[in-house]
Amino acid sequence: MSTKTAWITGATAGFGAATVERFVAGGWRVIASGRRAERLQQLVDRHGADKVHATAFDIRDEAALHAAVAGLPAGFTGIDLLVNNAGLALGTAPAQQADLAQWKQMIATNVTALATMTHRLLPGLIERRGAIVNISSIAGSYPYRGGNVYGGTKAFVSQFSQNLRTDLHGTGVRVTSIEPGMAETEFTLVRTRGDQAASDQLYAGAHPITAGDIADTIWWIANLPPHLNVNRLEIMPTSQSAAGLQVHRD
Ligand code: NDP
Ligand code: 8X3
Repeated sequence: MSTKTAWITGATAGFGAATVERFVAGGWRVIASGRRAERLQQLVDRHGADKVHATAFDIRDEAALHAAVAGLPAGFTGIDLLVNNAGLALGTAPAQQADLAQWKQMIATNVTALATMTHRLLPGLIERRGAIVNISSIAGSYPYRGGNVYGGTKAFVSQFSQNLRTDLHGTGVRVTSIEPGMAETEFTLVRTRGDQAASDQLYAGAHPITAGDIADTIWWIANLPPHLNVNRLEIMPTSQSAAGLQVHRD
């Protein structure tokens, strides 16, 4: 069987970094992208340039994205799997106190860049009967205070995934939306602009999802027989469940 290739965005930390490890261990070639070049280089140093191709760019920069695709070396040009993982939440303030610049950054990263990446790689994915795994979130289904635009971007990711399924009907391309709940990565550090205590407090005693859990889930989905498509997969730590509605009284 020929070696398969996955492009994993957001490969410098969290889910993406763990997914690189899982796929390289499973014998795939991986294109690893993110902004932090030194972390990507560590992946190449660890696994070798024949296994990992590192490409550092800001995924919001459309010209850089196209240049990264154009610059893929021989052996990495036939992409079988796109893992649209790069993303972030910024801020926990209610909408009426939120920072508009943070909203725009979340939309540019979680929505516009994910759609651009998908649009760019779709022709090759169709040619190879490949697969797309989009990392959405439970925040796209369940509202919570301060989730405003972040949750909105993830609702886009989930619905875009299902609409892709419809448009790709008959092509053999598989599309999955993974919708994780609380997972311990750098997510909360980023969201709180580096507040380690807030991050530690959120995860303390909760036995959250780990990055390795999601990497194993992506690996399982990618290696299902070609006649099976997981449309959407919601996954939470056992310690987390939905809470109720709220009522304001005068
Ligand atoms: P991390 O912060 O650990 O990782 C986020 C990754 O996204 C990093 O590799 C980062 O790379 C990359 N990224 C962010 N912005 C950009 C950008 N502008 N250009 C390129 N890469 C970018 O968080 P997670 O691993 O938790 O997050 C991965 C995905 O999972 C996100 O889409 C997130 O919304 C989603 N998610 C997370 C959950 C959680 O509780 N942790 C639960 C549900 C979904 P770099 O900074 O080097 O650019
Ligand atoms: C991350 C999960 O619940 O912090 O998408 O929004 S949550």
